[in-house]
Amino acid sequence: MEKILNYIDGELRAPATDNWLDVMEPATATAYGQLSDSGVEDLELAVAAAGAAFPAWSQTPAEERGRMLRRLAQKIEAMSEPLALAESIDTGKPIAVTRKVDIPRAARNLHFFADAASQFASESHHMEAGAINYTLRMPLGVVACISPWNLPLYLLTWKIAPALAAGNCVIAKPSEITPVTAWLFSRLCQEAGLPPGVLNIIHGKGPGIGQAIVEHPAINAISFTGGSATGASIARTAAPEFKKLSLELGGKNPSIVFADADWESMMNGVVRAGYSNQGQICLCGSRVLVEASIYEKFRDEFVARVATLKIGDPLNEETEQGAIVSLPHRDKILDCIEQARQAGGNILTGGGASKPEADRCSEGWFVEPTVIDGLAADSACNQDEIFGPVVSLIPFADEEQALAIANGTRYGLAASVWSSDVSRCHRLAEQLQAGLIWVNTWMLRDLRTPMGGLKSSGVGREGGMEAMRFFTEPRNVCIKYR
Ligand code: TXE
Repeated sequence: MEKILNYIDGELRAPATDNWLDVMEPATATAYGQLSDSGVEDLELAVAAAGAAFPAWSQTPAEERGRMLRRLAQKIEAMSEPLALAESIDTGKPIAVTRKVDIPRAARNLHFFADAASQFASESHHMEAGAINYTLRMPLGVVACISPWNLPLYLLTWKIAPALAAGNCVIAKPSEITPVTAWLFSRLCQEAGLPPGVLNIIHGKGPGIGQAIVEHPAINAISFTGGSATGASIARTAAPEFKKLSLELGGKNPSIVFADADWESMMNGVVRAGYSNQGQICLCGSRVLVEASIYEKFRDEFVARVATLKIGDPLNEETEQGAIVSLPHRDKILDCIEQARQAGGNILTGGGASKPEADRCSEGWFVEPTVIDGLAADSACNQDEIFGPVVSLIPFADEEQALAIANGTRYGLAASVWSSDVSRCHRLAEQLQAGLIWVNTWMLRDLRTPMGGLKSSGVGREGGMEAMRFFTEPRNVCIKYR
């Protein structure tokens, strides 16, 4: 069985304790690798290596740091097929998606921040009294990037690229559930000649090594994507130490459908928003709010389309719905569906575990794409993040009610509005409590724009120059010349 090692100080190393965790393939429910279950000794080595690498890396010209990121992007591109296959095995995600989305976008993150390294600028302010202020943007030092299992290589690169571009050295901790692409990436870093210690990738459990990373006094900032409960716990640990935090957490995002929406593109968009990656994307639209005048028509066509989504072996090119990432997560999703049923919800399609046709997958963790209606907007199913292929339909009478329902959760990550009334779209965009608002589209991302949420969806923004700013500290210099 393949052993997934830590990447510390430029070397691939087994954990000091020699403790290992099984890595499971969700589609077959079998273990196919062993993962370093790292401890504090490994962390100390990584922090020392990062600290030692920092002076040279932070003094390396930005163009050169950018060139290094571009080399990493090109390595990913050259390895895209094996990486896509590894990510499908690791996550249960259909290979068509890992090929088209996850791996190319991971390379794009590195290309984007390769450019950003040389474009990052600071401000200068002239005072009439005869003084100039200029702002130095200094890298923070050693920073941590903790990433989840739903888009493993994409979110790892999304975090480490701006951190490295800005001149920091990084301790990255990928999710213990899906560590394989990070492991392959650490080998690409070696091939690309990334200086030892600049990036260190440590594997292991969240409450173990993850917590130790957050607590470590030499780590100045934490960029985290994951669940809101974990984010809150990280904030509690980091706040008394005044560490800089960027938390990108959960969502319960509304797709708001008006009668005047372009039917075909709306239908395609709302199905995609609900079920991409089996609903395991923080930006998925899991509540679909539909104008009452078209409710029945919408419901019938939506259910018909969802019922024909092809569940199958993630390694089959035709598969649209793959496996759920882990057994506990599969069971959590099934529990949520059961609670919705008991609360009086109508299960319009799906509602249970599924067995795809491929023999290989007979023991895998699959859930039927599920549509529910008949539940109050404040029911658990419409309030809590399920993070699975479960969409709840809610009719609304008018724009005011749509807005009240859309904003009526503790989350505020994303929303999509489907309507051909331009004024209404702008009105809603202004009033929706969400960090990302799409109009007549979903998941279209320009990497220059800020990404992140309000309320329990987190604090801080990632993306573009926001991310570069997060990974630097401003120092103002005021010069009196008269
Ligand atoms: O994520 P965790 P889990 C949501 C989704 C899901 C729920 C729980 O609703 O059902 O979160 O998922 C590391 N200190 N999202 O438990 O725990 C962990 O090892 C430091 C939304 O899998 O948040 C992993 O690397 N690190 C989300 C990372 O945190 C800790 C994507 C995320 O794991 C830690 C995933 C600790 N104390 C789940 N505990 C999104 N926003 O996209 C865990 N970790």
